Amino acid sequence: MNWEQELSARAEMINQALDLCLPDAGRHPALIHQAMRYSIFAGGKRLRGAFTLAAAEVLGQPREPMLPAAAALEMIHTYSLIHDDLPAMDDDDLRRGKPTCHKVFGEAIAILAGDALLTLTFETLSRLQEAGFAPLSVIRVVAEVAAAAGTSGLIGGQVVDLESEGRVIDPDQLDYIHLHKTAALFRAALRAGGLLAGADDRALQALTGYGTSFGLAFQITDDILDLTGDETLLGKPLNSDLANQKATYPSIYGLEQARRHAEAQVNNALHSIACLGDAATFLIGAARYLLNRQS
Ligand code: GRG
Repeated sequence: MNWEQELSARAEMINQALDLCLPDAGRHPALIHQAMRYSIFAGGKRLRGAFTLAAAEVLGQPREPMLPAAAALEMIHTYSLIHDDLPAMDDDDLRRGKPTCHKVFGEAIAILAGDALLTLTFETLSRLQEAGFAPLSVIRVVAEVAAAAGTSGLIGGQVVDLESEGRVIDPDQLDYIHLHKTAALFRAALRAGGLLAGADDRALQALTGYGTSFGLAFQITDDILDLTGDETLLGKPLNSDLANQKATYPSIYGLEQARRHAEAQVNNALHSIACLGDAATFLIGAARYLLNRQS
């Protein structure tokens, strides 16, 4: 199996776990459950969930018990996308190749679908105790994911991003936005898998460094794809950063320099996990995939 087939196999398992975790589409009040399922199952590479599984695999733990945690990471990620697409945020009509949640269900239900996925994330993580995980590890994972989603993570990055629209920002401010908007959740996904699998400090540090560098490289390649990618493969229109007057790595550094910056972050990511050896094959493949990603 090549790396993309490995990712698909993990995505399939995560989709099955999501199906079990989410309320049925027909459950009352059906509209909200349909909206949650619409956005969760609209596509999505399932990278964050796959990282939770991969972190556990690195530590010699099986994937199956980690699946609810992986599903939870994908729920919180989808929440962030639904809210990011709202008219008050990026005001996007397409996501994962389909009309955005608010275009299909209206703004009020889209806001609530995001909120419901956010709260279901923490319900799902808390219930890991019932599946036999140590309560202390579960609490650490809940705290980790909450911190990554809050003002010292996703929301902090989003606020600085909103404040920066239409302004000239410096490279440090751009790094701040993407370390918080993008890298924080990748890092939390890896650390969650590591904590549940009983990682020691050295392994946690390796996963943390990898998540940070992977997240930055992912965002730089995302910025490059927004200019040079294929709309059909991306599932959203090109040039959205220009339309929203957003500073990006290519707009600050130029395309070629941005590509070199992405390569440097990929090398940093690989360096961080060198100590984990062959068990980290999936993570090594993920970092290499970034330099050729099309979606
Ligand atoms: C909390 C109101 C509120 C909003 C959250 C931080 C944030 C706002 C949204 C982040 C959304 C975003 C566009 C982040 C950038 C990271 C990124 C490029 C996400 C897309 O990730 P992929 O390509 O998506 O892994 P798929 O569809 O494959 O899951």
